[in-house]
Amino acid sequence: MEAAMIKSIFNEFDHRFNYKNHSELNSGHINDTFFVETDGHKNYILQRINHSVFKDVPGLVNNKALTSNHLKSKYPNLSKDELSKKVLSFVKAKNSDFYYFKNGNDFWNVMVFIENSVTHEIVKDKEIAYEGGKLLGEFLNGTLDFDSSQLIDVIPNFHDMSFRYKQYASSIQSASKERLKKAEKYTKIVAALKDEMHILQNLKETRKIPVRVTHNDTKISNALFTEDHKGICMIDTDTVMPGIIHYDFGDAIRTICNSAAEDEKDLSKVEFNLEYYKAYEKGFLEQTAASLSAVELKYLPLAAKTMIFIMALRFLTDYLNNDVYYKTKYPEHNLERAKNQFKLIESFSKKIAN
Ligand code: GN1
Ligand code: MG
Repeated sequence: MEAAMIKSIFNEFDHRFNYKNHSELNSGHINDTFFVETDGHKNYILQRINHSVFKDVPGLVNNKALTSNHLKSKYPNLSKDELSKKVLSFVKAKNSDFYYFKNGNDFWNVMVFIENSVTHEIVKDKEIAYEGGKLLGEFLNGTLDFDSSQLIDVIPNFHDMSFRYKQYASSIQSASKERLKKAEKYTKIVAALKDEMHILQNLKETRKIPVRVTHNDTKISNALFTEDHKGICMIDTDTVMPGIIHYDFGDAIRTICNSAAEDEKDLSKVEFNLEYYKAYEKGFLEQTAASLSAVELKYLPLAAKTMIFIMALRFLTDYLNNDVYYKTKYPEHNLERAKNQFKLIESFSKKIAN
């Protein structure tokens, strides 16, 4: 996107510094994200929020701001400056909303960039897995007393397996013959796993597992680290809303324990890393074990399998729907992502007995 355009949108926000340059960060599948460098000591992240995926953007932005405020209240001894290095800080637009709405079309928001931080698309070090587990644990501890009635359901039924299965079933009805043929092998795997993959949903619905405030997009690239591998905080709070901890634990494991990227086409590179699973679980439980029930604990391994499956199912559904939801870089991108996730389930199942 052109510098003049990014600069003018950035200038709609209430910050003290001048735009110097920007670069696009390409890891997300839904929003457009830019790093904005300024002439001052603070840099920023500017984001265009995808309005066709997120129907209520003002509600979403409000969720994010409330979440940050709540998390900040957990560190009463930190100064404002120290807090902005530990928790996401959102910047108001000049009209004092936390978003800017351009031309009746695009929603933008801005947050302060946490300096000297890095993200990881693939984990190559056990310490990252361990620190990642601690970070999620800290996040969930921080939101334990957060009144979820303040939050909107950003995407209703987001990780609801029955809902995702229905979407998949209807994509099968409308898919082209060509895509259906290419997906055939995977539709058989879905059918074989269907019942097992609804267990967590059923436990949630029968209230055997409690609903808490969860992050809902805990892939490892949504965790911020220092350059020397210490956890800073969870980022991308777009989907913070009520959920079960299994969504968060499982989605993190899905990415941390995949030896390759989520869309790696060479499936021989896709292996489930048990050592990283143990390290993540250790970090996570050090923080959360005291507040988890026996049922929550018992189903952590199934959470991993279920979240790998739900992503496989969603990628496959989007492929059958001709790629209307996720950004894709080539025609079979969603199918490749789905294949990758199914391979990960296979590898997981060989290494972990539920
Ligand atoms: C999407 O856009 P991004 O990368 O933050 C998706 C997640 C998936 C993820 C797969 C709102 O997240 O649920 O896990 O892609 N977010 C939404 O990488 O659908
Ligand atoms: Mg996200």
